[in-house]
Amino acid sequence: ECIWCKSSIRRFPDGFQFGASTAAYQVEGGWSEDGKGLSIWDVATHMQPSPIKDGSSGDIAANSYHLYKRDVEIAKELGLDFYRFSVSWTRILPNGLTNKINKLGIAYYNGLIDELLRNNIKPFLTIYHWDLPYELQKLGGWVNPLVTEWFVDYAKVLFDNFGDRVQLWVTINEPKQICYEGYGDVSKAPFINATGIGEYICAKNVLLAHAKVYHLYNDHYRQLQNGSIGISISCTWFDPASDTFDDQQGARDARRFDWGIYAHPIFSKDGDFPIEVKRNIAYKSAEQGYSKSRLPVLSNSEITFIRGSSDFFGVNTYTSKLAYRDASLDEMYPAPSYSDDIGVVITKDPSWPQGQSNWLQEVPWGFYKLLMEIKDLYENPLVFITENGWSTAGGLLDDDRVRYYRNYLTALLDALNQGCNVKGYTAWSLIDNFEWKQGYTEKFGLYQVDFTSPDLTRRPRKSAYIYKEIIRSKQLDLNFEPALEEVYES
Ligand code: GBH
Repeated sequence: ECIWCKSSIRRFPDGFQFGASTAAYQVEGGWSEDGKGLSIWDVATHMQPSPIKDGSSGDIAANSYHLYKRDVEIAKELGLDFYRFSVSWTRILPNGLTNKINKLGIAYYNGLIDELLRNNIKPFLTIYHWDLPYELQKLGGWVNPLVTEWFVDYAKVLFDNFGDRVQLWVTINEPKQICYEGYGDVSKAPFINATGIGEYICAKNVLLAHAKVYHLYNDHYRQLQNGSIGISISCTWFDPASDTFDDQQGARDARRFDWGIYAHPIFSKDGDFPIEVKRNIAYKSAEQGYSKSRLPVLSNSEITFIRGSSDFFGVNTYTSKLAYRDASLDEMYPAPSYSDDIGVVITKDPSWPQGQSNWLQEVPWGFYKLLMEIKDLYENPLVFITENGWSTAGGLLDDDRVRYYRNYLTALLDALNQGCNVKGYTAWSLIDNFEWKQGYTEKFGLYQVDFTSPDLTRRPRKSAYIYKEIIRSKQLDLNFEPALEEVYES
C-alpha cells in the first residue's frame, strides 16, 4: 500500500525552513576573472579531449559571478528562507594557501551575502563543493593528510570575513562523491583511478578535515558568531531486492558503504567507521594478500575528535536502488575495488519513474525509509535536507519535477509524523547549471536558464510556482495549479 500518496492538504510544522541550492563551479562562471586561481574543474574542463559529455565547461556557466543579484531576486520571488551556495576556494585563495588572499573574491561573496540579507534571506554557505585548488591537487589533493591543514586555513579566512553575517555553514559537500567518484571510479575530477585504496584514504582525510573545521568554529567563533555548522552527505537508500536474509544484509552493507562510512564516525554514539565496512574491507584485504586492511584505522583520539562534530546532519538525497547478493560476484568486479568490498549487485525497479540523469529514479518511499534509519541509527539527530531534486531535458512545463517534489515532500511529512527531527528542506537547484560530467545536458533548475542567450535569461518553471506556493502556505496542496499563462508568459 502506498503510504506517501495520501491526497489531503498537509501542513509543515512551524519554523520549518525552505531553501534552494547551487554550487560555485556550477553557476558562477568568471573562471579566470579578478584574480581567481585554477581549480581541478577548471583544469578538467579544458583537457583535450574533453571528459565532459557535451564538451562544455563552467567558464561562464549561469554567469552568477555577474548576475548574482538576479539570483537573489529569484530566491525572493520563491519566498525562500535561505539560499545555499558554495564558495570557490581559488576565488578567495588563488593558490589554495593563505599567502595570498584575493580581495576581489572576498568582495564578490560580501556582495552576495549582503544582497541576501537585504532581502531577508539567510545565507547558507558551503565551504567546499568539489572545486579543489589545482595547486593542492598537484600535491595529492584529498589523499594527502596535509589537506586537513589546508582546509582549516581556508575555512578560517571564511569565518573571519563572512562569519559576522553567515550563521549556517556546511563544511564539505558529499564526501562520497569527492572520494569515490574522484579517487575511485573516475567520474569526478581529479579522475584518479585508485579504487579499493584511494577512496578510503580520502574518506579519513575528509572526516578529519571536516572535524578540524568544526572544532575551529566551535572553539573560536561560535560564541561570537552564534551559527550552526554541519556536513552534507549524499545518501542513497538501498532496499533489498528480495526479503531473503542475504539480500537484507547486502542492502544494509550498501547503505553503510554509501553514506554510513561518513555518517557513522560523526553521528553514531560510538563513532568510528561502521562495523560492516571495517569487517568487509579487512576480510577482503587479507584474502588479497595485503598486510593490513586497505581501510585506514581511526585512532581512539581521532574517533573522539570526529564523533559529534556536527550541529546537524545535512542530507543530500535524490534516489534509491535495489541490492542483492550473488554467488558469482567474485568474477563481477575487479579486486580490490569499492564494489567488490561491498559485495552486492545493484539494480533498479523498471517501474520507477526515470529522470534525465541515468542514476535518478523517483522512489519517495526510499526517502522515507532513509530518514527513519537515520533517526534509528543516530538517536534522532537534527537533520537538514540540503539537496533534493529532479532532472529533465529542459522546458518550462516540468510536470514530472512537480510530481517528484510533491511525492518527496509527502514522504518527508510522513517521516516528520514519525518523529524525525528534520528542520529544513533545500531544493536542488535554484537555477539550471553545469551538471559536472554531463555538462548542460541535464537540467535541475526550478528556474530555467537560457544558455544560448547572451544575458543567460532565467525564467520560472511550473515547479517554481508550485514550490513558491508550498513555501507561502507552509502546506502541501496536491490540487494547487498555477495559471498556465503565468508559466508561459513569465
Ligand atoms: C549532487 O550530487 C551534487 O551535490 C550537485 O552538485 C549535483 O549537481 C546534483 O547532485 C545533481 O547531480 O544510485 O548508486 O547509482 C549527487 C550525486 C550521484 C548521488 C549519483 C547519488 C547515485 C548512486 N549523486 N548517485 S546510485
